[in-house]
Amino acid sequence: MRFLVGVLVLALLLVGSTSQMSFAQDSDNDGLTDAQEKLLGTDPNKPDTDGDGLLDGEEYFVYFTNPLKADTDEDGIADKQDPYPRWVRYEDLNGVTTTVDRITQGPEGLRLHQVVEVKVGNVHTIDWNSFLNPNFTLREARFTIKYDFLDPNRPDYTGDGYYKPVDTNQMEIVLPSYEGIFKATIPWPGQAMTISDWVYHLYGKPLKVGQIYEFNVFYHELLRWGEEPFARARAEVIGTEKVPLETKLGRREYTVYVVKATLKFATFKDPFFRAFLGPEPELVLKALFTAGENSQTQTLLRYTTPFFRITPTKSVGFSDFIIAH
Ligand SMILES: [Ca+2]
Ligand SMILES: [Ca+2]
Ligand SMILES: [Ca+2]
Ligand SMILES: [Ca+2]
Repeated sequence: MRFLVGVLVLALLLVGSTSQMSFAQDSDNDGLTDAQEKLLGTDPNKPDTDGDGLLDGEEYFVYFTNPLKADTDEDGIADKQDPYPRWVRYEDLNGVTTTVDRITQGPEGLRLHQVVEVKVGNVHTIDWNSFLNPNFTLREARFTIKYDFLDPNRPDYTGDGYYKPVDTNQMEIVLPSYEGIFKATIPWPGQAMTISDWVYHLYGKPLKVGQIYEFNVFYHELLRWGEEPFARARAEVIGTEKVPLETKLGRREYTVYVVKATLKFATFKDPFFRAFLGPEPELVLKALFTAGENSQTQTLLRYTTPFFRITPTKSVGFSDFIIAH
């Protein structure tokens, strides 16, 4: 009897170790185990399920692209050839989702295709196409802003806006807003970009500790309220960190570059803004990028930024944006 129990225990141990072995097995040698492939829906016997030239494991862990889709961001360029192959989707704490669905290289520079959705309260959609030159100067951006008011007493509203250079120093701006069209021609400094776009401009840049980038940030909402809309930004790669990332395959740790940007605004006139942000606000933004040698493998994982939501009643908030993949 004791012998039989011993044999049974041995048999159980053998079964256990055999199943553990098959659990860790990577039949097609693509960096994903057969069990992980089952979870993700990729083919455990095909190293490159979608045939785009990138291995299933590389796509999932390094490129953050879809191993089941040859052209993850649907811009007509397959993942392996695409310098900006992913969608970047981020959610703030107020239910606002922003998707940069495509980042492409246009003849004038980096081109962002952004969609902003607010899912809480009034639905406010901005479909924004920014056309930016390689030196970060915002040129000829065109966008549509749509307010779908859930409040039956307010009419829905859709308006087109744009940025159009008048000459090298001035920009004509048309902004659709709750109150109607806001139009102004303002002095335009070089190397200006919108407050939410600066992080994308670090894609493909040599990120190494100590590297500094300086540029101007334009925040259009401040213009509507009669404040100086430009801030001087200084972004510095201040170090590396290890951050955990929750994935379908569990928690995984990534080494990231930490980029800290300090924004120096002009003195605010409005008592509301002064109360919230101080008379001469200096705001700190932080972005985390996975360590990669080019824009395909440098992925923005997270950024913390002041998020101004200035409604007709005025409000200012700060949000931690979490990048969702
Ligand atoms: Ca595999
Ligand atoms: Ca596979
Ligand atoms: Ca692939
Ligand atoms: Ca693509």
